[in-house]
Amino acid sequence: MESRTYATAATPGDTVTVAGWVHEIRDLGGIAFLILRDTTGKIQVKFEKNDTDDELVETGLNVHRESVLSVTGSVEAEERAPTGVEMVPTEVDVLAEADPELPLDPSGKVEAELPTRLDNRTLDLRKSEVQAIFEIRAVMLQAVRDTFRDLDCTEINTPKIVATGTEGGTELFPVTYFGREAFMNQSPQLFKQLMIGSGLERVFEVGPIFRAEEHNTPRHLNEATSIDFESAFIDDAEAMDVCEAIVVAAYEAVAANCEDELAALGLAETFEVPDTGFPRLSYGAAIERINATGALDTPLAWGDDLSTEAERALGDEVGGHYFITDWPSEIKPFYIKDRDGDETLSTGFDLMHPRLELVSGGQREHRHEQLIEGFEQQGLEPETFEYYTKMFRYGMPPHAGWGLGAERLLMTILGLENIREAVIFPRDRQRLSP
Ligand code: AMO
Repeated sequence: MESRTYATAATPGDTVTVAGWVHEIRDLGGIAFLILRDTTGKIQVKFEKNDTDDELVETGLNVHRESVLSVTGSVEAEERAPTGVEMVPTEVDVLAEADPELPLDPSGKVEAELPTRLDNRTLDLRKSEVQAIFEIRAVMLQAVRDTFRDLDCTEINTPKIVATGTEGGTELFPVTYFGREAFMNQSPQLFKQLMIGSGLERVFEVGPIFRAEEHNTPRHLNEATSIDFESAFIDDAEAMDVCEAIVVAAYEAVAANCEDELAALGLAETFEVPDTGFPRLSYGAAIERINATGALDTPLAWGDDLSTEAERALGDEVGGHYFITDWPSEIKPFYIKDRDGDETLSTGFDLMHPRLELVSGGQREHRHEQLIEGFEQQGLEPETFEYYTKMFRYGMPPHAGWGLGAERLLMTILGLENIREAVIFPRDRQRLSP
């Protein structure tokens, strides 16, 4: 609409047209108030029945809540109005009517369960606190992109229909590709590595990853958004530096740009940007600390992956973000390089938030012969990956990188209880639409 004014921009003295949803109608007899809501907030429209045209009163007050109206009128200062101004209408147009019965109440007075909210995301996202999550998500992703650009990285987009998995064969979604077997991509891992030997050298991608995880938990999705980074001529320690810079930049951008959104989520007073210099703990030290807490029935032994319980115990101890480094080679994927001089230790690392894992990464095996050996050790057929391994024969520099789950990052930034809150239309075991 050409001459539309946002609700919160309506200034006393102006004549404006505001368009939005009917949030509430309060009919007090001689006078009635209609609260109109748009993406910026709300404005009160006053109908003094004796002074207002009957047809206007009829149109404005006989609509159901959540119908879409456009209201033209003069704006006046009014201390008693929720935003300090109100409109006196001269024209009211009903642009779209809403049914009298709604599947959920966008005013939030009646709370809805998460499945109902996800089934009706359009209505759910009319609530300011839900809208705030996705405004913040956009700010977070913008900060991530800007920071990567400042760090000389090129944004790439890689295929999502692929011939091979990379993160373990059990979590693949098969698809039929013109009669051939194909899969939904679990990670851009091999593609981003292939760009290291190209002229780009330093790349990032923000894109979907697909994991056919059986478990239905508050922190797993079957389609997630991965923020991936890969750079030539850096090692695992330098990759961790970049990881920390990206995570802190996301928090800083939210703190700097999302005052209203944080307030809508009740976080204005408590929101904190984490200090840089996240501790870096070796896997060996981590399992010792976990065992020392006595939180686990069976103590961890070398080579065990960390259970949710173990992650929690260590998270409570450390209290903030931290890296776990030097994982046993046997539990890291084939593309992760071993520590020089000790084949049992890898250069793989994870970035942990006290509540969950945010990132996996490491230095990569860039030597062709060792790469092929790694495939064989993990029971994979190097021939299947020839399109990838071949490029390691034509000048592949040393490199490192990582993958960060965007929904997990948002979830931890905002303290959301369920990862499904951090994605508009989540994909999980039960949910394939909307
Ligand atoms: P990994 O499999 O650990 O590593 O994934 C990296 C990060 O992606 C997020 N993530 C998920 N988020 C929600 N639901 C899921 N099912 C899910 N799976 C993963 C997590 C996780 O830490 N190729 C490597 C990365 C690399 O080495 O560069 C990889 O994919 O936040």
